[in-house]
Amino acid sequence: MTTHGDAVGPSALSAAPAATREPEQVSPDGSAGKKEQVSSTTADAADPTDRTETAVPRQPHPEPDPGESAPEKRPADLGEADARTTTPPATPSTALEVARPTTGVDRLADVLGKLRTAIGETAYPLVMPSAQEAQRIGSALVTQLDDYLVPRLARLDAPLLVVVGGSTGAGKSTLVNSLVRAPVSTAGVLRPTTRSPVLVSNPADLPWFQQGQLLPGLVRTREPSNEATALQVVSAPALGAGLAFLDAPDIDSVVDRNRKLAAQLLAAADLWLFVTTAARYADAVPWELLTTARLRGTVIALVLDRVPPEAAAEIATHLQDMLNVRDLGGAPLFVLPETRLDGQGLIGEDVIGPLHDWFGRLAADSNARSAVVRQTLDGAIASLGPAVAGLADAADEQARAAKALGDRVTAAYRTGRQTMADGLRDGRLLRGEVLARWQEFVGTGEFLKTLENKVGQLRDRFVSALTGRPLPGRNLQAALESQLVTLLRGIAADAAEQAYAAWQAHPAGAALLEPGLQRPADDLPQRADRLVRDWQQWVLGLVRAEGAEKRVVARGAAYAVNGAGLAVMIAVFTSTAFIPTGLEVAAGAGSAVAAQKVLEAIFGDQAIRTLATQAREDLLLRTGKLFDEEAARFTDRLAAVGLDEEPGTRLREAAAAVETARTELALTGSTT
Ligand SMILES: Nc1nc2c(ncn2[C@@H]2O[C@H](COP(=O)(O)OP(=O)(O)OP(=O)(O)O)[C@@H](O)[C@H]2O)c(=O)[nH]1
Ligand SMILES: [Mg+2]
Repeated sequence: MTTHGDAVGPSALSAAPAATREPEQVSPDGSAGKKEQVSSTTADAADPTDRTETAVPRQPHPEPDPGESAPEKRPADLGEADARTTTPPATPSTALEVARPTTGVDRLADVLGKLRTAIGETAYPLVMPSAQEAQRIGSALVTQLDDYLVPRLARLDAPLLVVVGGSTGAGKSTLVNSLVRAPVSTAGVLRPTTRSPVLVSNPADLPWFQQGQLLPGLVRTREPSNEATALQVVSAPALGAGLAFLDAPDIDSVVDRNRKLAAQLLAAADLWLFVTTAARYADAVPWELLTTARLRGTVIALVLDRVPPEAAAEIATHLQDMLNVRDLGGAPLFVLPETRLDGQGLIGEDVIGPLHDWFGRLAADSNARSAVVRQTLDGAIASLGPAVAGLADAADEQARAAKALGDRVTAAYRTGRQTMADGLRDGRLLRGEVLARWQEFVGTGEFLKTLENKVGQLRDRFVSALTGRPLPGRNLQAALESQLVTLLRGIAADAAEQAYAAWQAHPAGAALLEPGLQRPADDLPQRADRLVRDWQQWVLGLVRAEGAEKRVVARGAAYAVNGAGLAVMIAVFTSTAFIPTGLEVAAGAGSAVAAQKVLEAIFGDQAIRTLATQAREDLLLRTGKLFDEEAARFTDRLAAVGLDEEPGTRLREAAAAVETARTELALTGSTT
């Protein structure tokens, strides 16, 4: 379904290679760049018949590629061809197909398919100024590839499609009806009238348009419809084969879907027929679209409709001047006078005559038709490059934004890790409760007793139970635990706040946030508790292992292990090996030093340092992991949007391959 897409707007193509793509207008006779003003009211207007007969197609008709369909295939053959494609032969000649040389058309079709995939798969999920526009252009390009470029390239010989566009009430439907001499598209006084496009072709061309390769997102209907997703396909025997008209909704509609649909249809045109009136010809929107068409090399013709005869010359001159100024002077301009409509609502044959004949000659001249198709197709493919370059930039911008957001989170939690490391060194954990408990532990001699292992665990418990006094070691352990958890929680809270603020300052980041991210995860307190307890256990295990090795801690002397473990933990919280100098006094230097001495005597000076270092590293590892989990709350959201590493590169490469294949194929006969 592709009807939702905008056509590529002027802004998307503003970077189109105007310099390299001269706005050549191919006339029905195949000549290019020629001014073609026809007015049935102006006596000295050039007779297009004369030119058609004398003009030699300026652009040589390129030899068809070996695998390419013959451009001369008559519309009557199209049905057969289609039947062949839908009913594969019973025994496909695989060997033959493999051996068949790849043609320029095949190569271009192949790389166009890849570009379509690349555009379709590139997302712009982060909220950025460029994202919305890229999304719009990307989907418009995919729509145009599906609607027109791919099917048209596959069937260069298919009938030429003239899309009739313009402001509401300009008389588009009336004009189409008059050209095919039948009231096929409803004209009306209510604005806008045409809401669902109507395609009219010679009966012989009907199968091609009904088949739905072109504009595949529009559902073919035979009856008039008001659905923007419908395409009424009707036949008109009075219209010559080889050329069809599509009556589009108004281009500058107040109805949003009309406007989008009109733009989509114009992007699927081989030739744009712009219809305007004396009152509307200076409007902005048509000129924007015309400029887009010129930059793209799309073949254009214009009708200045319903012109009061007395003002015809003056208005036609002014419009022609405007066209010249905008480099569109070569587009054929038809000036039709205001006239009475006949009983069927058609413009009289005498008035519509020049325009009717012009299209009649185009339909009859396969070379001219082919030149029109190739010019428009080539122009549209050439304009993909600059448009895709814009998409690639926007895609890269997404990747850059994602990296910037990731970096901001990393920075916030790196600061957290640093604060943690500093917090362990600067002695802040050894103040207050921990210090008091340490003093108690050391000062009461409890520490020494535990180390000497002379006091049995049972007795201690017994005494403790009798006196109601908890074990000093237990108190110290609890104080350490609570201090560490407090530090951890504080750091996590700061980092969350910092990361949140950093994302909020970025449009893409702000869009990804939710209020909960401002705080640490809800279960952080529990995780921090568990982390500290696990670490303490780990330290005790370490000390036990070390002690066993040194044969100083008897088997089962858990109490001694506990004491030594606590001492190691205290050592972790200092920058020196053990009791910090500044704290010695406060801690009661005598006991502390004594304790240290005993510890050192048992484990050895270096062993204490090593144990403390190991314990510190382990703690930092554990807290680092905790912070990573906290940071992941942000980065997971970023990862969930699913951005590639270098999304722009894929687009640029795909577009470059298309440009190479386009140049090699030289649809218009030239390689520029
Ligand atoms: N007298 C006269 N009336 C015309 C002519 N062309 C169009 N009209 C009338 O003008 C009105 C609008 O014409 P349409 O053909 O419906 O215009 P449109 O451009 O298709 O309008 P939308 O479908 O709304 O975009 C209708 O009532 C037509 O009958 C003309 O050449 N002469
Ligand atoms: Mg209409």
